[in-house]
Amino acid sequence: MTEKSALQIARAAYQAKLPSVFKNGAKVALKVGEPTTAADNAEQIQQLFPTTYGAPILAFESGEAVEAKAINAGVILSGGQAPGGHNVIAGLFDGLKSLNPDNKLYGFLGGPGGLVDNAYMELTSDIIDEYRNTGGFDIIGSGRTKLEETEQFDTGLENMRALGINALIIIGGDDSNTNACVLAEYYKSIDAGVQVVGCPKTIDGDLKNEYIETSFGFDTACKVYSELIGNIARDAMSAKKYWHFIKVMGRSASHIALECGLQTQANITLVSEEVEAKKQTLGEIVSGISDVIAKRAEKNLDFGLVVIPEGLIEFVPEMKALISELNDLLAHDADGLSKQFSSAESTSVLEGLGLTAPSAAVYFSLPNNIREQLVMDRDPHGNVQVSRIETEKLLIGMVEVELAARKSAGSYTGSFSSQNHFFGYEGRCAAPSNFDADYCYSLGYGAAALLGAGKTAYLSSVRNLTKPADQWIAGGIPLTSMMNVERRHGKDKPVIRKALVELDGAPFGKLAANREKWGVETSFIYPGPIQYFGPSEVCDQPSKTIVLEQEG
Ligand code: FBP
Repeated sequence: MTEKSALQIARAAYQAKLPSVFKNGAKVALKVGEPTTAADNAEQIQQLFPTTYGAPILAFESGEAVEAKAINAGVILSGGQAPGGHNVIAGLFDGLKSLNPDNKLYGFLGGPGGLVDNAYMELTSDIIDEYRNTGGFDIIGSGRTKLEETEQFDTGLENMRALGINALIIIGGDDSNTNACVLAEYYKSIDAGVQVVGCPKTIDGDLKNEYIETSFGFDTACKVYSELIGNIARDAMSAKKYWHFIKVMGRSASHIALECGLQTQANITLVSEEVEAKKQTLGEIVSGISDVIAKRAEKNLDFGLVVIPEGLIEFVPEMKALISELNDLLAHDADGLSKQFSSAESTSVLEGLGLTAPSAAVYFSLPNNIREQLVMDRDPHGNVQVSRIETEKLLIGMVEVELAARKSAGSYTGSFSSQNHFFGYEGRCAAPSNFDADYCYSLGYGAAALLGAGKTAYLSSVRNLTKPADQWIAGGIPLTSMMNVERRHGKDKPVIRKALVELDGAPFGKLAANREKWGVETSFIYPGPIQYFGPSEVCDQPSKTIVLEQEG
């Protein structure tokens, strides 16, 4: 038997909480809301999803349920790890067994590719018990293979039929749930007899809307990063000699950076969405950071913290244009072209390779390491892998140059010394906070209830999350209702709309209102490690983002 830590043993015994509607199991009645449309481009979405479009919002309520047919379900973990994935599967398993003890759950291994490759295992109660309340996705593994070709759908269907599977649960972010919707539509249109239900996962927090208040894993990941940032703040306060530039994950949206900024009151928290809205150049961002450093230096405070969202570089207009051109060009001959880009010695060579003149100039102005990071491997969606671009080092280098210039001009008298950090993988597999443990278990249980009610093309939804778990509202939201049409790699595609930080929302409003004070003064908060046992106000708090959003 593998050895376990004292916390692992204690945590295994934690009974995740559920909304009270599930107190007698997942066989529940349904409150059916109004039919839905789409997030945008409703007509096109209706044409693309004729059989699943327009379904109503569902909420579970106690009462008489329709008798559920026997369910053999398959589950897939898709994309980056997020704390609580194992609890979604545990909730799904328990929910299915509460509907009918003969129901079975299979896990497809290594992500969506497992469905096509027929790599699977049956998940029994012994296996599930080993993983309750643990971090990671290792129970069945995850992957980033995209399910979008009819051939894949047909092969997957054959594999499911061989196992008698009539329901598929995809635990993933916006892209994976977009694929879940396409799959659900296809299976329904050919009368395949397989329901498809999604669960909202991603530490990035960008799969959310009115009915999906947060994606799971965001809470835990932000708490881990905020603990580390708080520890660094203490170190900075103690040594008083370093500026720490800390990049946190969140490849498209800045929700993680914003939440960590609010939890720790770092001196500077950059928000990519604001950079884009104000069309800020890299030079302007560097100048803003340098202003705060110079003001603190006047008070002999030559230390501080800058929190940087992972995706920042893609929101700086000139960089966005460059990255988009590179994505398109490298989509064709990634290996050959990336070598030519890395060794190019003039902007005219770059233009010859297909970059526009302004993008060639921007590319050429960047340090060598950043150039290389921009042209290295793409992800399976053809995008640059932003977690591998060292934006924090780029900013440090540019701030050094700016401060040296200010020093020569006599407008800066401090001494600047820096440290860089990237917090991403440190938080993605942490043991889920009580919030995520309960939320994930409820999402999985709710997914089982949706299957029991015969639904397809829904995302499991649990709302009212700032209240105690027994008051949470579980139900389902049609996947098509979250979709719109976006231009991706030169083609119009139906996709679930990504939720970016809203600049008129309360979380950003709080940062903006305190920016001046937190910047120049030292107002750090030290959140400390996640607590699993103890008073509720220490252990059960949801993220600041969700609390502020719901306060209005
Ligand atoms: P998902 O969107 O799949 O949840 O993944 C998010 C994320 O953690 C990003 O924050 C990060 O940019 C990316 O995964 C890293 O991906 P990889 O695991 O492939 O290195």
